[in-house]
Amino acid sequence: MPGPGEPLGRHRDVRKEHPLNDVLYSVDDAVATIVINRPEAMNALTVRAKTALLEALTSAQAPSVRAVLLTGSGRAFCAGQDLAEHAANLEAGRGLDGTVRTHYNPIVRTIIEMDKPVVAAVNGVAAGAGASLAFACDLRIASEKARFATAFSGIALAPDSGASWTLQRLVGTARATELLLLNEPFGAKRALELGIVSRVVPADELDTAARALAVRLAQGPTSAYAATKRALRFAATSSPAEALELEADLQDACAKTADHLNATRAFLAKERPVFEGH
Ligand code: T3D
Repeated sequence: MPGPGEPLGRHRDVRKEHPLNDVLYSVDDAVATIVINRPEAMNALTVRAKTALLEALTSAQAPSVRAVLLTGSGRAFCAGQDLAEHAANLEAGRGLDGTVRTHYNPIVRTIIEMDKPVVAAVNGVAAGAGASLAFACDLRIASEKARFATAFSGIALAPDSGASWTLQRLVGTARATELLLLNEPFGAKRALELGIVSRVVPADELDTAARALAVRLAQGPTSAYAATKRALRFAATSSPAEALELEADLQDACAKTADHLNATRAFLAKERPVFEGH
């Protein structure tokens, strides 16, 4: 992952083009790469950073983008809420200043409801709302240096940014309860055992491995991926009958896509399918 001030490898450095450089945004090979870029504060989230993050995620909703890669700059993925800004709000009697509803909720909904795959490349520590961001993504690939900390109870807060919803779906209610109440940080190996991350790679291979995964997804059947995400979200809180009904609707829609017709023809012709995403 890029260090502070380092070029973004293959990616265009948009810091000069973007009015808020707390978040970097670039698109290559139909993959939108979003880098939270406050390495001096472990990519902790200020209002400005959260605004820029939501703006970047909104840009990634463009149909030309077919997969999203979220990562952090420097040695952290994201340390969650910027506690300096948070303390200033508390001392001024503003409480949370509405940031959960105004910023975190729209950010996390945009990730969860994104109609294309979102991959988190967890390059370092992911704490509090930073861990929640990773949990909200569809796939997580981690560096050996990644660490997770739920952090909320450490400062007498309850989970936010979707952690109460995502984490128990990832690890089950018992483990989610333990992780959220005890707030014991854990490393990449334990995250892999828990099923929170699907792959752990050496730190210097994360950028390449995460990008390869995102490019692979960007070359996949995007409409079918969107339907898969929607079906999983819906099934999590619906009856079997309701889930079956939505599956039938979504399958009807998938069956009408050019990707489905072409992939079926390719199968019969013993050729590799090329997916256009629709
Ligand atoms: O408005 C609201 O608050 C509602 C929303 C809440 C959502 C949340 O995210 S609540 C949870 C907030 N996050 C945390 O409680 C995590 C706090 N940070 C830590 O526990 C540790 O820093 C880490 C586990 C993330 C990393 O530990 P370590 O030992 O690798 O690094 P460090 O030395 O603690 O931190 C390095 C620097 O980053 C340090 O600054 P310095 O001393 O070098 O100038 C530290 O203060 C800064 N930093 C780390 N986390 C934050 C932060 N600065 C601001 N906010 C942070 N969250």
